[in-house]
Amino acid sequence: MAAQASFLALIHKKRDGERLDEEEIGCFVRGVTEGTAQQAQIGAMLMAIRLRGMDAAETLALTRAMAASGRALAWPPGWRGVLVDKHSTGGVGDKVSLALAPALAACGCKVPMISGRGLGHTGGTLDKLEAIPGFRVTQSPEAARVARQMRSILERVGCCIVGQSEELAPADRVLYGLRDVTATVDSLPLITASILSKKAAERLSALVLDVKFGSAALYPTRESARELAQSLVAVGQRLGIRTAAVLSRMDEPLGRRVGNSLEVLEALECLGGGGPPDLRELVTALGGLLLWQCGLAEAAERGRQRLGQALDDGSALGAFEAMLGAQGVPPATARRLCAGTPAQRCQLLGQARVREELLAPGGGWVQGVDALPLARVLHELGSGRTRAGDPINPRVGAELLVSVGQRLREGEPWLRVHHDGALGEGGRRALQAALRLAPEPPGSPPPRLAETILPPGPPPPAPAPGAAPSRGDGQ
Ligand code: IUR
Repeated sequence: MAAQASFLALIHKKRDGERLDEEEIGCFVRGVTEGTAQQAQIGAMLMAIRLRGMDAAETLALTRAMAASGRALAWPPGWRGVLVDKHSTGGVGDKVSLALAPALAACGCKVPMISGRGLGHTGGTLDKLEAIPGFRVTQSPEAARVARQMRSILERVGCCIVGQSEELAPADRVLYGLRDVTATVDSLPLITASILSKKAAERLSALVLDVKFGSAALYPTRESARELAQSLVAVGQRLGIRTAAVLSRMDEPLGRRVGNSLEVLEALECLGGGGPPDLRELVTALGGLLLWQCGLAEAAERGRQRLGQALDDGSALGAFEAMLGAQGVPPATARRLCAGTPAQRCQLLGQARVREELLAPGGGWVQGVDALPLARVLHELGSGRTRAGDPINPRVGAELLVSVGQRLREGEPWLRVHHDGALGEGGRRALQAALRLAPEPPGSPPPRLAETILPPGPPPPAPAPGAAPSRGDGQ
């Protein structure tokens, strides 16, 4: 009864626009985790936070309390300073993690990447990796078990990409589920605490955030994305994690392929030093910031060059192959995927029954291809899920056959859709509407990466090999 009365008092307080102190926020999060708060009360508090907001200290306290609601990961002291991760707010064709984690491992980082599955129109890194025969996302309800597996892979390979254990920030799981049904997903402090509580429990040294804006992003405008990025960087820093963010455009798909298997193929191209320029730009920029932030490069630009070198000299691809082997892919499969020809890679991943080219409905200059309708049609065709746990078809996807600024004549192919026979007239119409053509050539397209948000102060000194550096490991 006493707990119920105090929840009520807390809801009153936030509803009336007052701030909550650390103890009160801790009490709320304990009620969420232990199940003593009623669902209606949690929903009411979420709405009060959504409408009244939280200041920086409240957001930090909420993040800390959510991180402390479960078990944190623990790492050998010698890894201090080089434990890094990246988080993206989600986009179409975003296969950055697949290339970035192994490239960072090749540069000397330890990357315990915890990723999610796709929901709605955005894809999930785990779904992409599961398109590879044998790949195990190493997910278990038991945090200690996942931590042991992760540590063993990080020792041998330097990176792993796994699912979230149920014991990592469990309060977030409850709150995230309720935000979804109470129209409170878009609250800045709630998003900040949700993302960073999981990163705090990972005990990172440095973190980079890819906050996307545009028609296919969580935030449509650059200003709103900047606000989230600033909140994430400020709270991340106060958690002791060197945190930087980039704002990147998400109106068009990233790269030229969308869909789980197709995105693995494109990530392999990037890992081998090729692939589309916008993908490489983002991978090297995010990785460069991390190398700088954890002291392994003297400037972000030097870090970017090192990342590019790891992609070009085969070391990033080698780390990817080793990661696949450590996460269940038979060595011969991993070898063929990483060293094989494009045809061998396709054969390994399998192909959809139908590959259908769509033809330009008229002539003109390509101004762009809208990511959102493309993703929605592919989702309908089975590439994504509507509810958690729905099955997906990894082979469904699309390849862009044109670039912005290219001249297209009527009847020329512009998109190759991979599907299992389910594309109907409605879907074709929606896809054709995604192609933007104009009688004049477009101006030069803006770069994918619009802005970088850095923490104040200088980055830390480089960690001495095998020794704990003096600061900033988030522990
Ligand atoms: N991803 C998260 O981990 N948390 C959130 O609140 C959102 C995306 I939105």
